[in-house]
Amino acid sequence: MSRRLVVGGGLFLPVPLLAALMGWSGWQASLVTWPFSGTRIQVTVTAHMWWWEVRYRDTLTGREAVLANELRLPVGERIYLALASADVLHAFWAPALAGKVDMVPGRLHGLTLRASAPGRFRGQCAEYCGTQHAAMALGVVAVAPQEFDAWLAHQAAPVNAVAHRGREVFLAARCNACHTVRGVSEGGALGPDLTHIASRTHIAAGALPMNRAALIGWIANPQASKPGARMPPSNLSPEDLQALASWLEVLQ
Ligand code: HEC
Ligand SMILES: [Cu+2]
Repeated sequence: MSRRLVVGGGLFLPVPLLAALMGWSGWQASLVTWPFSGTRIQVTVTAHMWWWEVRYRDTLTGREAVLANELRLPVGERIYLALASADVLHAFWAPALAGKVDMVPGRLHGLTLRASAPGRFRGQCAEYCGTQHAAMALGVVAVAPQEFDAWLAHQAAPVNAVAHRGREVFLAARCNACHTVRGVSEGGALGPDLTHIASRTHIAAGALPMNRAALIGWIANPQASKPGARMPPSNLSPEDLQALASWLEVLQ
């Protein structure tokens, strides 16, 4: 009797039960971390010291867009994120939506997200990555699907290359060595894509609000608001700074 209990309760019961649990948890884990995904919208989020590059691909329309420090999601839709790092170890963490996932140099980690209601959430780097680790925020915005599609179409479009003194300053000061403004100058990839910078609420990964005064202060001396930031100070005249900031402000 006691032998039957030991063999039954100790062997025949737990083995299939544990196997089933293992299979189930493996399947659940693969759903959120599967590296190739059938979702319509695929986003690559690349962590840099100390900002986020966010690259969208709509697999239906072929639209692509690059932005920074902001992640937009259509409510109710599963979105695949490929998480990467350009330098050191970082971690993606948007507590309202998902748990932490490491971002490892040379590797891609996958995460599938679904926002169930519209709203604004805060994301943050969750792995100490140097002096400005704390100033590495990612704004997450969940919006209605139609609004999302219009937003992505807009983000995918280059800017109208209208004549503007600030545009001349941008090129003359070689800001384009590090920054891309699609429609004006491409190839700069050491800093955030500035094509639609004025459509974002913050600059410098949440360190400053997006407005003219903040832009001027930042461009004159990024080190004052974010010591260690990988952008050098500029020695532009007040007029050039004004022109530059007023041009960036119209890049909606
Ligand atoms: C050596 C590369 C480099 C150069 C040159 C450079 N930047 Fe930057 N820039 C960066 C980096 C890196 C960041 C991100 C800093 C951070 O958030 O930690 C940045 C951030 C910015 C931002 C905030 C963008 C955002 O969405 O957060 C603006 C605006 C900006 N730079 C404008 C300029 C302008 C204008 C010039 C030319 C006067 C310039 N930069 C020159 C590297 C550079
Ligand atoms: Cu960090």
